[in-house]
Amino acid sequence: MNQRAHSLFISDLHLCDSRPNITQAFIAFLQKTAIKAQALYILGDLFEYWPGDDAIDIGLHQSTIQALRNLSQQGVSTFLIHGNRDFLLGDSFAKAANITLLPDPSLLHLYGKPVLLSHGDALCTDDIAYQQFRHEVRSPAWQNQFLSQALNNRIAYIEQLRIKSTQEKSHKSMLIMDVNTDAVATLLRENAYPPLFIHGHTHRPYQHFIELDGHQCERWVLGDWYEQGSYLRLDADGCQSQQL
Ligand code: LP5
Ligand code: MN
Repeated sequence: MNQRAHSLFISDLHLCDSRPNITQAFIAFLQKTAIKAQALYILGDLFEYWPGDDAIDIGLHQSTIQALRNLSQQGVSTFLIHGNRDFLLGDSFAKAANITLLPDPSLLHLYGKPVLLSHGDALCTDDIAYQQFRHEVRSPAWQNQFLSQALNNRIAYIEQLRIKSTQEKSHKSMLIMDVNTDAVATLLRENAYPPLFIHGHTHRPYQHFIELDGHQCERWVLGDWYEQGSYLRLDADGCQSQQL
């Protein structure tokens, strides 16, 4: 691969202790691949879940933080948009890992083009139960109340919630759990029709070509890292999907 100026995009790694090979693959990706980029953008769900920044001392979190810190020390800027699993990643984590948190969505200008970035869960508007849940847990009042509980209790609650979410998902259709086309169109209009839109969450990697109000947009969906890692590479010629 040529080494012209480029940025990389990943999401949905779901790092956790039960899949140490994925953590190893991520750290190797940072050391061998991301190191050659100008910037790395993590578009949510870096962790299987994040119970609050007081979980920073846990072993997996420490090794991830150290690897991200090493990357930034080598001159690669790293940015992170929250996912539905790790929206409680806060300023303490960002400072420790030397990364910059970006709002969801974020409109950037990269290699001469507007590029829109998001995790993607907010676009799954047909999933009414999830959107209600999302609205509640993203409120500052709910988060303050949740974070005031002991770390052990928060982790236990999240484990229960994972069971509930898995049960509920088994009754939802694939269509309901995908992004809603109208929600995508509204977002693209609100952001002045960016030619590139990159997001994750659905774990359905694909390059969608959209024509909207006479504008062309590529919607790139990132893949997850459950079995094998994948990433997008963007340079002045456009986007390319890459497998590890
Ligand atoms: O993550 P994924 O892709 O498997 O599923 C999501 C939606 N589910 C979630 C829940 C998370 O997976 C749970 C872990 C997040 C930890 C966050 C840490 C912060 C603390 C939060 C603690 C409350 O996001 C799933 C979507 C799917 O994406 C596709 O888009 O369908 O949504 C759900 O399944 C949510 C349910 O439909 C509604 C849940 C109602 C829960 C009510 C409270 C139950 C409390 C049980 C505990 C005692
Ligand atoms: Mn997600």
